[in-house]
Amino acid sequence: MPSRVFVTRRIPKPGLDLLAAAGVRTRIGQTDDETAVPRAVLEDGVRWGGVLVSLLTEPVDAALLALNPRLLGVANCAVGYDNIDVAAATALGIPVSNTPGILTDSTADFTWALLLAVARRVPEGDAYVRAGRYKLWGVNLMLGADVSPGGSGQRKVLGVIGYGRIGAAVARRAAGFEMDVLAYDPEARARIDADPGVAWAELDDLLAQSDFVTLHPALTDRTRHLIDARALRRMKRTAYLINVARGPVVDEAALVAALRGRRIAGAALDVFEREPALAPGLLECDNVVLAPHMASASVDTRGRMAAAAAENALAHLRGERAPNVVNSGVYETAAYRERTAAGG
Ligand code: 8YV
Repeated sequence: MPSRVFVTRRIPKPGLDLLAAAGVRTRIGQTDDETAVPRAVLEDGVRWGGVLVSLLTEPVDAALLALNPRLLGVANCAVGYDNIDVAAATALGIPVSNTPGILTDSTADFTWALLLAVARRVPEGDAYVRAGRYKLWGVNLMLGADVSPGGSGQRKVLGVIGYGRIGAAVARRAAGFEMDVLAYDPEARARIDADPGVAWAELDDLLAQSDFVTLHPALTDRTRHLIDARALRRMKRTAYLINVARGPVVDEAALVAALRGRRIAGAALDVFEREPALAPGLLECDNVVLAPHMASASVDTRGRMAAAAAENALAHLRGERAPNVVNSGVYETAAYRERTAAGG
């Protein structure tokens, strides 16, 4: 078995410990958490390693994958894998794996943290106190929007777009806020219909009826710019948009225009279209809460994600079926057989 794993950036210790315990030699491309991995380092690492452990910050494209004819797998330390050209990997006979499930609760919890933060103006309140501006309590100070029926006595509507594991977990939490839940996901119609307390809605109806629209689809050609200027115009002026999925699901320039023009009440974003860059004008909007892609960032969750990525990497190295392979058809291909026969 080839015993070399190239890890693009320093993953949490449980993952590195598992690799070390298996007797695998590990090289880390970038140990400094503030700096991206230079392309040349990435290329060297891919040539050196039997398996690549990547993060969402590294584009794993066809040219990179083609550098090493003995590369036995790519283990992405994330549930999303839009940073990887999976079609190219499959064509080359390379299994790709991810870390699903582990981050579902952390991400769903954080979705609610953002939703509550923007509706109830938590970051503004914090900034106000820190700036020494809290001199006198006022009955009109920091008025926000209710999430539960609250003062209006009306149940609010949560619109969930993308009804996979995370979308469904966000929907479950809405019961505690006595909300009505609408969901849209053409790939999960049966699951939506089966879930009590959740009603299917076409996209336009969901946008028009929801008080909070929350985004949870994978990034694909179908979901890129799903929320564009037209979609934003469909939303209520009093509604909020929350995105913890992938930045390009939202046309960020259109969102800035909608926030500036108060076309919608506000937004809370954990992800950005050209992450970590922000669309011009976004920072100046006072009705948006911003976070640095931290929805799954709890010590336990990230530790278990790293361990899961390491387990996938070890399976790739051993030529075994990885627990979370995303292109399982690859194992049936001649390209895979040739690659593994080459000895890795
Ligand atoms: C993480 C994510 O921020 O898993 C994903 O797809 O976007 C997040 O959980 C990240 O991937 C952790 O490596």
